[in-house]
Amino acid sequence: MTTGTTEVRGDHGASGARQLRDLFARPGTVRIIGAHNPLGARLAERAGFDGVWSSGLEVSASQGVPDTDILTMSELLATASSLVAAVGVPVVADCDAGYGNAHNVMNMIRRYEAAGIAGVSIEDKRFPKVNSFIPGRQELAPIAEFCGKLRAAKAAQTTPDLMVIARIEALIAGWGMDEALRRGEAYAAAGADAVLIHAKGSSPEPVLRFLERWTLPTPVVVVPTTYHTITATELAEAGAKMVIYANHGLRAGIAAVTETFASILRDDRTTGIEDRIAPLATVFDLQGMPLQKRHEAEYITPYASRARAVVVPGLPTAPCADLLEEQSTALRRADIESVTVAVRGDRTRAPQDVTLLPAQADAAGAVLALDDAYLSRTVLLSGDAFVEGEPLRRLAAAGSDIAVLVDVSAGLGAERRSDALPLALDSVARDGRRIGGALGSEVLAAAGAEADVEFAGAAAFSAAGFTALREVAEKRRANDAEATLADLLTDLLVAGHRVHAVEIGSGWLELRTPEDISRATELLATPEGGQ
Ligand code: SPV
Ligand code: MG
Repeated sequence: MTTGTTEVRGDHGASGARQLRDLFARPGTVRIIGAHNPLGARLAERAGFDGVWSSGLEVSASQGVPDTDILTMSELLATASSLVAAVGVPVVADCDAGYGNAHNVMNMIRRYEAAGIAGVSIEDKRFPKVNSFIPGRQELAPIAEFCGKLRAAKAAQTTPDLMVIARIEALIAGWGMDEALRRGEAYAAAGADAVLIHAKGSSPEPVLRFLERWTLPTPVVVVPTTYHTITATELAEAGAKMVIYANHGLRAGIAAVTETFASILRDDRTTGIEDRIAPLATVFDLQGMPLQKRHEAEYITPYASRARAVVVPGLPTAPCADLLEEQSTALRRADIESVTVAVRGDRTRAPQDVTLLPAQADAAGAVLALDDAYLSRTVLLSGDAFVEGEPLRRLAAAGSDIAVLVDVSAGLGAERRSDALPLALDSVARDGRRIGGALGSEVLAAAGAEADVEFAGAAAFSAAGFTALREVAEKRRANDAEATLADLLTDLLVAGHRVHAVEIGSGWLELRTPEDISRATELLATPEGGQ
């Protein structure tokens, strides 16, 4: 099965009506084909048809009702405009008998025009109409009445290009060729942009005779449904300008689906029909998936670039339920997509959107409790710190495998707590001596007593960084030693991993003592707190 181009256009550039006018102005025949949904319209466009016929018969059949004006204008308009939205070729809408009298026609024209329909066909039947191929009652409207509808249609249109096609049903109703010509001439005089001569016999003769006797410049449209042996080229040579293949997509679909369904039940499996049905790739293509993929790359933040956060135990593993909600809000503000908590505390008061892991004794235990889902960008937060949204956003956005939030506000050589993570910027020496680089070079090393910077309670890991973190956590576990996040980071530095420093001067609080916690709670309760 070929599907033509892979591009889904869905826009007209020039208006559909302008395109249709251009097609009529071009030498040769204009060939359009029926559809009842956007998928059918796309198949028509891809096959190379000049336009799409929004067929009343197809739309009614697709809704399981007869083509006898059962569906309302709104329903048919909704379908026609969905076709317009799906393709770049013009859509000509079958508007039956205009859904009522001239007032209905005027409303119809305004609505169809607004939907971007290129042309409308109105037939000279009495409302409600009966499909032309149904034997029996086929009632024609008086000529004057139908001319009134055509004049109303032309008066109602607000753009010059919309084509109003007057459909002559005299041959269908058995009123003869003279009546058909008389009607056609009256409709052209009333302002029709084209006339459609409909016929239902198996011979093209009546249509060819009509074309022979048609002398007006108004173009003629034909629908060779029953007289199908004649080619479009022959019809064009006889003077027809547009050929409508009104219902062949619908009928092809019915035949193929019927055969496929029967075959599945007969064979008790689908193997026999697999090579006769369209592959899923074709379905996706017709839906416009390739275009959506391109848009996704352009407009959608890749899911993988968004980080997850885990609150791991600090030392001491202070219950942090009071501040957890604030921390969770700060994390969300940093565009972190999920928050997991692996610390002790009053879990009944944990925010609803956080995932609770069994409380771990230390950070190493928490790291080892995390599954492979965390092998993407993961931010670990020490339970003994509160970090605001902005520093977290910068940390999560750091592209390196391991990034650590460091506070540089105290300056070089500042006194640090004895248990502070000994970090030096851009240093490879263990004694705190800096070799090369200056503050701002943003690479950390494990240092001695004279640390440059202070660990601000949070670190971010790529999949590779997280794998390295697991390794050091496993080593600590093997030695039965408890480890904080700071310990694990030191291990990573000592093991020679390159650690990126995200420098901040504020935006975090320690939560080590009851005093720290009450101070933080107080601060965050003020309106500017926790921003
Ligand atoms: C349609 O497709 O609905 C038409 C053409 O009006 S026909 O069914 O031939 O009347
Ligand atoms: Mg119809």
